[in-house]
Amino acid sequence: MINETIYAPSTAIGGAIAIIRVSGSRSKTISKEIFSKDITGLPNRLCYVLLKDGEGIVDACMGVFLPAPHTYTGEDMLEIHCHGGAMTVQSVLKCLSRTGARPAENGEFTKRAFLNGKMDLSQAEAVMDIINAEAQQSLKAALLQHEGSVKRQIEAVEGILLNTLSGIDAAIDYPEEAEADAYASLGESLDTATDEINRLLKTGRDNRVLRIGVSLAIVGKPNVGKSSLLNALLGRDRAIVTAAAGTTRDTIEEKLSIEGIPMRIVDTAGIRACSDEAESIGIERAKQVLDSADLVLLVTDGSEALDSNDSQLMSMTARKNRIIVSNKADICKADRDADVYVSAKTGVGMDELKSLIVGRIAPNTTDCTAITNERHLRALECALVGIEAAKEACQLDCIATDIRESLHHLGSITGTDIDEKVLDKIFENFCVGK
Ligand SMILES: Nc1nc2c(ncn2[C@@H]2O[C@H](COP(=O)(O)OP(=O)(O)OP(=O)(O)O)[C@@H](O)[C@H]2O)c(=O)[nH]1
Ligand SMILES: [Mg+2]
Repeated sequence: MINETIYAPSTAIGGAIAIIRVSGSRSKTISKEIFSKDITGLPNRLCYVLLKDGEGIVDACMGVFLPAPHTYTGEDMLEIHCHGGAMTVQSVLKCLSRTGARPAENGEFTKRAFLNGKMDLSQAEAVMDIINAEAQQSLKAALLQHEGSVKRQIEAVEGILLNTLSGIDAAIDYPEEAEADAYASLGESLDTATDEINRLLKTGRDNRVLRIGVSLAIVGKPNVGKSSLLNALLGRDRAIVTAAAGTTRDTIEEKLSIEGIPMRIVDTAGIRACSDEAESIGIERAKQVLDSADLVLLVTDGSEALDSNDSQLMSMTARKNRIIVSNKADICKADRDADVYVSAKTGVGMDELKSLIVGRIAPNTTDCTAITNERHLRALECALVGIEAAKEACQLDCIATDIRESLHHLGSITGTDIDEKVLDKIFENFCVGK
């Protein structure tokens, strides 16, 4: 219920200071109840206060009363900046529960912000994308969406369809005067809307990397320096490196960002014929990782001649998006066919390798205004079906129905036309306190 007052910690436990937020009509009363002095007369000002319960002082903290409507949720809010220890936070939360407020559900602050018109649904969804962003470009896309980039693009298409719809409605009401005009402009408007939706869908496809990241597999025969390459790309000693062949058994997966693009990189066991059970299982896993990767880094040892193991791996990866990396450039000459010559040991060639990786997975400069949310892309596809149906239909009332269907899907993106259950599902994935 939106008229209930809610509270939740907004910071993770363990820091020096914890921020606990309260939102709802009782925030003012609660402030007066729990603080040693009335700070509601000094709105938007962080004040030093003692927080008390019936038995005494709970904490010495800072508090701020934020009056509606210029707050995150659009409601009266209270922020308590208390000491961050688990005991203190628990005591403050207990104190708040005694006032009759209730703990907030996941994402409830942002849900209220949406329901109170502080942001549209695409902006609300961007809040979690900002929190979850693992690479600079993903963060940039999330920030632009939060600032309204998706909203504006969807509203532009809605504008075209609403215009068309009003022409059709006029034609239905006054056929003699408006029917000819409505038919005349119909085809062009629907084509414009189709083009715009297709453009948005294309931005989603082209910038898939921003949405889900990409997977990189490091493969090669044993001892060529795969784990060393993983460590060099990560900039830390993640995987064990030894001079013995067959060091890496299991796959090692790590997240990293190259030129701001999110990636998952997997180091694998060296692929060769072997009889050791654990190593064989590792090799099987390496092959699976190779199969499912978006991009394969096939590593060879540049200090030795290629052998049948290398050739087998060359043909195994021939049809994959692949970069052939000749490693150990510090002790060899660049005299063989490879896309790039590197030394995982000295760092030579690593920048060139990174540029090649980005070039292979994100050939176009990433467009951060792209539609990056899967739900939005699905809704756009449904909106397109509606427009296609409108183009096929002959009667004005059928055309209007199809356009309304299309508008319904567009409205589900911005939240002007959204089912409550869908809304609950979206905010379920939020964290508590946001
Ligand atoms: N000189 C030189 N040696 C390297 C380089 N990269 C790796 N090595 C050495 O090559 C050996 C094998 O390196 P690893 O990174 O363990 O090779 P790997 O391909 O992961 O090996 P497996 O896990 O056994 O398949 C180690 O002795 C490394 O120090 C390099 O760029 N230059
Ligand atoms: Mg290894």
